[in-house]
Amino acid sequence: MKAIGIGAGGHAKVVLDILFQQQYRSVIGLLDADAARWGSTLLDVPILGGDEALDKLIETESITAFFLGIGAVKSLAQRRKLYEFALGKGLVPLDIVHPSAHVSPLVTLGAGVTIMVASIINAASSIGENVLINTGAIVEHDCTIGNHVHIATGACVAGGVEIGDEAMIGVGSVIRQGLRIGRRAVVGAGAVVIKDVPDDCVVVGNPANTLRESCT
Ligand code: JB3
Repeated sequence: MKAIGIGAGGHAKVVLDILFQQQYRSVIGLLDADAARWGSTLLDVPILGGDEALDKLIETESITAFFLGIGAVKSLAQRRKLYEFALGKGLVPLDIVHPSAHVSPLVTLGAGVTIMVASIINAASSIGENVLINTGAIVEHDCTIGNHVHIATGACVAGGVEIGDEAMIGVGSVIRQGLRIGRRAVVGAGAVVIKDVPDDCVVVGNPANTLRESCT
């Protein structure tokens, strides 16, 4: 199955590293919005053009799969948009799961998940589509994680937490058990969340307090 990566920044390096370790040899190239990088390479993988090049590449290179090489630390709307863009072209998302990640066999994974090195997802949790669980993050038992969520490096989500679509859980943050984090909410780096976070709300600090009521 030939694949293309969308985005060629820092996140793409980590995803390519996983694919290389899994001996996946069918990444034809990467697409990036920065025209200055077209014709160059990232970890020896060619950057073939921008997203507008996809139609032609699907035709000429028989590409059938994709992965997102863009991480996004704040708004997840762009990851959703690019994911839906690639699906709309008839491509299938690759599941990227680092071999060192512990994913309980009792976990349900949505399509197009990216699960990075040394992360843990415990029993009876459900992970939505296009979710990014970054390096060393923990999702405890019985969590429900929506679509297009990013749980950043080292974040710790305790048991029974519900996280809405497109929420961003910041690096090193802690979410107490049983809470609900709303859709498109942003939990700041290092925050310690001890009460529910409404949709679209940005919280920071320890204990986490509202910084903004809308993240747009
Ligand atoms: O903290 C960690 C472990 N990872 C971070 C990750 C979650 O988010 C990482 O440190 C970065 O902060 C960020 O990684 P990302 O998204 O790879 O960011 P950056 O290194 O800035 O690269 C983004 C790339 O995407 C750039 O080369 C942009 O030109 C490109 N880009 C932006 N918009 C796009 C688009 N490429 C395509 N194909 N389409 C777009 O719409």
